[in-house]
Amino acid sequence: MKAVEANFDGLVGPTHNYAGLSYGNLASSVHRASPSNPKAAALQGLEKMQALADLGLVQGVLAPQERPDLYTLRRLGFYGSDAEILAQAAKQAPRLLANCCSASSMWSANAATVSPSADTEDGRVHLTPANLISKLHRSIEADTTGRILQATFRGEQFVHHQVLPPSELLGDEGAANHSRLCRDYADPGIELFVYGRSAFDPERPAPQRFPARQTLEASAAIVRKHRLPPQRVLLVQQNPAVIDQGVFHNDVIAVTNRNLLFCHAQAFLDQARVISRLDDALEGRLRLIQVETEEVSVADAVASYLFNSQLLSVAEGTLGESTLLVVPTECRDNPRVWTCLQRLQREDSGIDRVQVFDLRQSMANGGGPACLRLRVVLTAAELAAVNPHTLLTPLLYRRLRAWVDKHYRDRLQEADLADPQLLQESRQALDELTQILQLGAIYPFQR
Ligand code: SUG
Repeated sequence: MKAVEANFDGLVGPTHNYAGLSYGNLASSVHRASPSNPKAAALQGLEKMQALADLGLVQGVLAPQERPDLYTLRRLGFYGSDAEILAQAAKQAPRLLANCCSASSMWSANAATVSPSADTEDGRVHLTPANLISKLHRSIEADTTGRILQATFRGEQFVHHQVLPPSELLGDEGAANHSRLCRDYADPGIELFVYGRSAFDPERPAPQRFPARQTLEASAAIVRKHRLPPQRVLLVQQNPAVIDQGVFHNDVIAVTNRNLLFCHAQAFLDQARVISRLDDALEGRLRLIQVETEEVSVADAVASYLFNSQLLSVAEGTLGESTLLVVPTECRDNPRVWTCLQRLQREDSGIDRVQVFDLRQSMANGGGPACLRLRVVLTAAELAAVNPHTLLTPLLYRRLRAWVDKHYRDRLQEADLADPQLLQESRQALDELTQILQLGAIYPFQR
């Protein structure tokens, strides 16, 4: 049976702002307190989604979360009316308020880990929302993410797991540290889990400067939950030295599609061995594009997000298929990265074409094309069970554009986060969105 790789992008929420919340993510720190443009951010994301849908790819939409998160603010001891809570928090603990206002669920690569039915012992699609415990503003996403995933992937073909327990021993950042290699999407694949440190083995190398968000123990738990047979799994360690240079997720330095791995030479610890194990697991069929440090430094990779790109198989009519690399404008703006991309297209590298997108609003918080999407491999029957209102069509695209135009502001700064009007605007927008996407009552304010 044929299968497709669908991309589900996180729609940028109405409170998108730059609060410098993610230590270890250089763009987030650099842009702290810059004014943001939520409307432009949401439209940039929608442009990319529609462009990929126009190429014939299956493109889905994941709804944003309710922010400001009054529920969490109450848990933190603020009380009274919504407006009183926002005012108290702004006065007494503005950093907590900022944490409760982030639109960070837009980076849906961190929403969950997804294992396709071809890989799992019970032949069903397994999904586990990520606990994201490394950052407070992200740790409050998991419950609503779980509800959004259940409202999107419906039916008995999908197994929705509980999030891992919220402990730093079990830090889980979802698909940003998980890739899959295969021949055809429908074939059983090799699932590559990349962890940043081991919680229980202090002998193992770990970064010295910035946190490693994903633990080996979390990845191993996902393998068990998803019923992945051992021969389908590779657990490998990210190079701690690059985490210390701003590679806070593996998808900032490596990306896969089918049997192709596109990565930097410093992506993994003991990289030559990782590559040879992968090639063995794929019975000698691994295709590798490894970019050397002399051509693109780690600093250039982090600044441009060259590897946070989407590697996509695009149907070319009777000609078969070509491989497209979707990159952010920052790659074109960096002469060394752009020269590398020209070379890869000229040579028979495995990347046929490059398409550039303006995602600057998301990029300024450290989120590139690959961060914005959750890949879900689906058979025809599974695709038919997906909530059809979440799949992008030209009509849905136009509706979502109009919805953004109607509800979103074009400028937001920290002082605006306590504005009770912003809360009202945001809730009204999300209420309307749940109707457009037919998600039911997924938000705390609707329950
Ligand atoms: O978790 N940035 C996100 C970016 C996530 C990127 N995702 C992937 N690589 N898959 C993060 O660090 C910044 C928010 C702020 O500072 O306002 C933020 O959360």
